[in-house]
Amino acid sequence: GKKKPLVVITRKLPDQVETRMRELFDARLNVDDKPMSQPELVAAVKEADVLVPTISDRIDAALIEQAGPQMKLIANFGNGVDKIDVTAAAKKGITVTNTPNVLTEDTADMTMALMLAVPRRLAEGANVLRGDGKWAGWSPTWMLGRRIWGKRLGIVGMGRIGTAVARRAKAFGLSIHYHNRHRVLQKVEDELEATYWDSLDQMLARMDIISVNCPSTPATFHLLSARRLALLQPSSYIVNTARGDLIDEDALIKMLQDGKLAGAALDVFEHEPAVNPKLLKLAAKGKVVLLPHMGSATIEGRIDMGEKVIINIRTFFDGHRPPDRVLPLRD
Ligand code: 8YV
Repeated sequence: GKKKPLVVITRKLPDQVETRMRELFDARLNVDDKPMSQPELVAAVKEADVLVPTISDRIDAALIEQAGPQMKLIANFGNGVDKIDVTAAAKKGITVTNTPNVLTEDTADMTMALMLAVPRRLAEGANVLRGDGKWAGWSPTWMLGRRIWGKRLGIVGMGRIGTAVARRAKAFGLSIHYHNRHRVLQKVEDELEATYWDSLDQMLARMDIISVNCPSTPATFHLLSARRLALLQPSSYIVNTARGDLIDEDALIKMLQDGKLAGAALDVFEHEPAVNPKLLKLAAKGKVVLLPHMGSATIEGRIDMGEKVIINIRTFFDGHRPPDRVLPLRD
């Protein structure tokens, strides 16, 4: 029969996904899960028909330039393609796909967990019972946080995840505000009783909680710049489950240190996996809660993501347009 495509998968995936990949493709798996070095990635794209990268791989123009003529598809295991130069891939005739939809609800759930974590002092409280587990006892004035219901939530980026966050937050009693390049459907605005802010600056100045839910692109780098962060009220909180470089992290740290912000809950960082030690210090004081990029980290979600990757590869080699093709950014 037809020769199976050589598919290089850069990280260890759930067993059932790997089993299926081995059945369908000439799959080269990463058994020890060690992230591939740049030279290893170069070797991979010289030989492979398909590369399946993750967030831990930098698929830049220099790498894509070295791809062999057989290399036809980059099937990202993940939604965000900020680490992939999609334009360079297109120029080289390489298709790029991602895994949208299947991680929307999980990421929105984690956003809610983080939205509650700092105001309700979740990590601080949990820490009281860690170690020796000694608890001096309850007091009416102890461990008091801030309620989140009745507050204003400003969502930056009202796409799939932003909308899923809005639905949850509305059920938690927050009022929904959003900034986006364009307004969402009227019926969605009606359902959420959402207020659209054409001006991000004006929205930031009036919110109690900000949730960042947009993709990282050259146009959104440091979207929450030092100037914009300074517009926030000192009583407000920021939640980021999107990408670290959407926020000027140094400026955010400075504001938290100076008491110009009530807190931040971050699942993503500007230079991850490195985390600024100043953030760790703030975490020790309860001002921030930090997670190691766990937004979509559920067993079910990872299996769904793997299935999406498989569908994209199969559709492509059946000669059709894969369902989750990612096009180069315009402007
Ligand atoms: C993943 C993500 O952990 O899909 C994304 O954009 O950030 C996460 O779901 C990771 O990116 C997988 O490559």
